[in-house]
Formats: sequence, structure tokens, C-alpha cells
Amino acid sequence: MPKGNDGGRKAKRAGTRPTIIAPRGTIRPHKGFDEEAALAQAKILRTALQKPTNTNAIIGVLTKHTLEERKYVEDVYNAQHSPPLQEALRHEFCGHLRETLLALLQWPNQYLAGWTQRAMRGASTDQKTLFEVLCGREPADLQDCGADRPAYFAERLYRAMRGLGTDEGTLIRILVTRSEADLENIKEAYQRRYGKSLADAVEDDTSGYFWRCLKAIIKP
Ligand SMILES: [Ca+2]
Repeated sequence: MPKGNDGGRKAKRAGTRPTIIAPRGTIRPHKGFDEEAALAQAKILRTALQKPTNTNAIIGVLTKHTLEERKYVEDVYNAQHSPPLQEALRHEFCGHLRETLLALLQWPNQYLAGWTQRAMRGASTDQKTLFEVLCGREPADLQDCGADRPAYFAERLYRAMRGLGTDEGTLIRILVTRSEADLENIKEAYQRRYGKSLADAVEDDTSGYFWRCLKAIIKP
């Protein structure tokens, strides 16, 4: 194809559509993440889950690898050890840290289906959560969320933290499910709109290993 044609099309496109910034996540795939690599990470988890528990090492393995890599590590771990990884984590940790570590090991469809059910239970359906889960699904749903999806998620995060208290569930859900998709863009949108970095905002609202785990996902 002649180069001139391509350039012409691009110019025409730029004139008719808003500029689309490439979505970027904070968690990126490792090149050639093979069985050997998965075994090495599973070994780190196994050692870290023995007494004394090395929480930082566990957070490291689960936040430095993509979901596909994490599931590979989990498979390798479960083939060698009992109880299975998720059960071991559930036993070892509690509260919001446990919720985050387990969320990092769920396939999105399953994980978000769980949230959909939670949002529909109870006296009043949580429309905002339902809408957010829908928005996060596929690019085809983007028009329903307005053109600026990172700004939308930045606002959801802001609202989850503003005032007294924190909606930790929303914080965990958005940070975990956007980490490979567009969390870098959400961080930029947050800084632009609220004049504060997302990492600083999350630090003000969380503490301990829960904060360390979220910080490792945000990668400030
Ligand atoms: Ca708050």
C-alpha cells in the first residue's frame, strides 16, 4: 500500500474524531513467562506462606505479574502444594488485604459477576456499581460511559475515598480490574482533575499491608 494513502486516511481520521490516548496499565506482561518462571514464582509464594509469613514477597508476586501469569503461577502452585493457593491466602490473611489478594486471582468475568450479584442484593440496587461494572467490560460499552473512561474511573475512585470513611470494595475492584487496562490513564486523569496523585489519595485512606498492596498495583 502506498505510504501517501495511509497518511491521508490518518489525517482525515484525526479531523473527525477526538484524540484517543492509548490505554496503558500499570501491570505489564513478562516476555517469555514460561513454566520455569511460573515455578520460580510459585516457590517464592510457598516459602512466603510458611512461618514467618513474608507478606511483602506475596504482594510482590501477585502485583508484578499479569492475571494470566498469576493464574499460571497458581496452577503450578496447586499442582505441587496443598491447600491450594487461594485457600492458603484466605487462611493466612484477613480483611481488605485478603480481599485484594484474592481479587488478584479471579478471572474478571467471574469476579465482576460476583460484584453484580452483590450490587443487586439488599434493599436498594446499587446502580452506580452495576453501571461501573458494565463500563469496565468491553470497548463496545464505552459509549455508555461517556468518551473519557479514565476520567470516569478517576471520579469513581475519588468518590470512594472522599469524606470520612472509605469504600474499600470499590477501591479494590477498580484498581485490580483496571491494572492491566488503563490504570496509568486513570492516574493521569486523577492528578489532572483533583490536583493530587492517586497514590497519595489512596495512602491517606488506607494503611498497613493493604496500602502496600494497593501501592504496588498503582505503581506511583
Ligand atoms: Ca475518606
